[in-house]
Amino acid sequence: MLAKVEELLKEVAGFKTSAPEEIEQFRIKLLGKKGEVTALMAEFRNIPVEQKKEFGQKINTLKQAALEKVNELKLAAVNTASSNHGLDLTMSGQPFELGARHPLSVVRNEIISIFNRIGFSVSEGPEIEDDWHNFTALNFPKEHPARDMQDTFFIDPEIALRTHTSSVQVRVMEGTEPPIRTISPGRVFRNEAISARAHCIFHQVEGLYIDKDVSFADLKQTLLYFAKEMFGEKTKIRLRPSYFPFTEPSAEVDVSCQLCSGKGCNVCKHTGFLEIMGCGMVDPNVLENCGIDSSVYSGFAFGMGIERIAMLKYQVNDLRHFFENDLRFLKQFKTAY
Ligand code: 2NL
Repeated sequence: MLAKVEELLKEVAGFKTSAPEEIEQFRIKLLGKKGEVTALMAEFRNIPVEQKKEFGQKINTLKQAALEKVNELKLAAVNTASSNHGLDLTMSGQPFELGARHPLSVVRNEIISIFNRIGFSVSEGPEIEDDWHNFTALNFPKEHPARDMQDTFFIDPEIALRTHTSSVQVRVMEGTEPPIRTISPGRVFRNEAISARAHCIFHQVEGLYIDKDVSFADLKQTLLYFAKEMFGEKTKIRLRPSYFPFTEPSAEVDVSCQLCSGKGCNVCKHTGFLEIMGCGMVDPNVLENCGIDSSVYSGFAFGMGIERIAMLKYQVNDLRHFFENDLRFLKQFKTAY
């Protein structure tokens, strides 16, 4: 036993390396849970009484020597690294600042994710559209004001910048056999004077669900689910009758005000509710225009402005913030999304 200790003491004295992993292996071999020193300690009770004292002292010496050796080698290894052209290659790099997603992208991605979870796919289409996909297929009468130069950016009499992403959904209906369950996020364009509430370019998400026996109740439950996911479990919704050329019946959708939980405050103008979107049952004329048999299929549709949802969610009071790219504004939206 004593000979074994002596042998190990010699090994410790003679050990030399500057490689951190070799130092660690050495430490584990001698001082680890299953190492030599532990093994010797376990032998201690088999040692005759008269030798216990000497043996105990020797093990302690060995343990101490091994500890000192490990510390000394570690220190030397670090010093070698830093005297190595003055560089410590183990140091971490300079941190650099990560950018942030634009708040409209954050909200769009969240809307997409909420609808993905209940089986809606995402469809996209052109920003420059023809009259058919933007207006005629959607049941806009020839003399509708949206068709006016005052409201729409025309490229020529038949071609314009799309005024809503319903045009994408017309394309989906023309090319797909129902069931259809899709949302279309994207940029839309309207010839409006820029103010705190309006911009000539803004962003929309429209949704469309077409199948046999789709009802207004399906629409309400879908929108309630969306409102709760977007604004919180306690959110309530309210539907008010409205009019759109492409849906019948049509409704505006309000959510209970998150600031006052529906009690009434400045933000909701003491009504307890805030408008978030329009919706309705797809007009049978629109289905027929897109080649879908309205005696077999029915469907619902809805459309919301991403800016409006973002303003409500983050309490932004001027829509122009979203387009000015002021870093002091954008930096507030650092998220993982
Ligand atoms: C709003 C209102 C709405 C739709 C969009 C739609 C699309 C097709 C057929 C029928 Cl292809 N409807 N979309 C329906 C109702 C309302 O948007 O205020 N958007 C910001």
